[in-house]
Amino acid sequence: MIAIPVLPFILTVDLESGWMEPHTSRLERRASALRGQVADAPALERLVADGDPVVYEVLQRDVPEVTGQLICCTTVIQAGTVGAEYFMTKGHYHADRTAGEVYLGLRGRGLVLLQNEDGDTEELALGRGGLAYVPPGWAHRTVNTGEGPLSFLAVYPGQAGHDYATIEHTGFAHRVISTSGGPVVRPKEAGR
Ligand code: PAN
Ligand code: ZN
Repeated sequence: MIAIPVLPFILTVDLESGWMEPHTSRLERRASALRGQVADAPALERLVADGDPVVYEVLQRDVPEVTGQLICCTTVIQAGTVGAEYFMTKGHYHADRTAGEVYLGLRGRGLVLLQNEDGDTEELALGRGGLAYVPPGWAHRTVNTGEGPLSFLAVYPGQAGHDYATIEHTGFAHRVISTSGGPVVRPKEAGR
């Protein structure tokens, strides 16, 4: 494949809202996109029936999806819960397991859940000014544990691709639950 040359460009990222201009794509994921991923499926179906709200959106400046390019995008996750489980992204491995990623927290508070195919798991607290490093080969999901939107900037290799199916099949090992004492990370089996 011959890569289309990309000229240098500047993007403006609103450090509060996470809004990026000029973006070339905008992806919205609604509650229904989390089917099969949450502990409380009936609570999710109630939310879907009640208007299927947007849980998060991704604004991206597209570049050719090839080695050497860097994809820049921002994600904004709304505050909320499905049952007791905080709003979160679907999560994925990169199809190219050699591709890592960095997230820079802009606004709000959250956790990045990570796990690899050896069964290792990690969680990273993400807040304004925090840079979360996602090594190659680690699935990653972001959870908004705050009371307002969580926004962050992501930069990752052009050829990375997204493999949602593998982690959808195994599920993340942990869930992040809202309790009276604040957010708690629980093993998936105990979260039901
Ligand atoms: C991020 C994510 C974004 C949405 O840009 O794609 O936060 O999460 P899902 O892709 O899991 O729905 C990223 O990690 N890109 O590689
Ligand atoms: Zn990623």
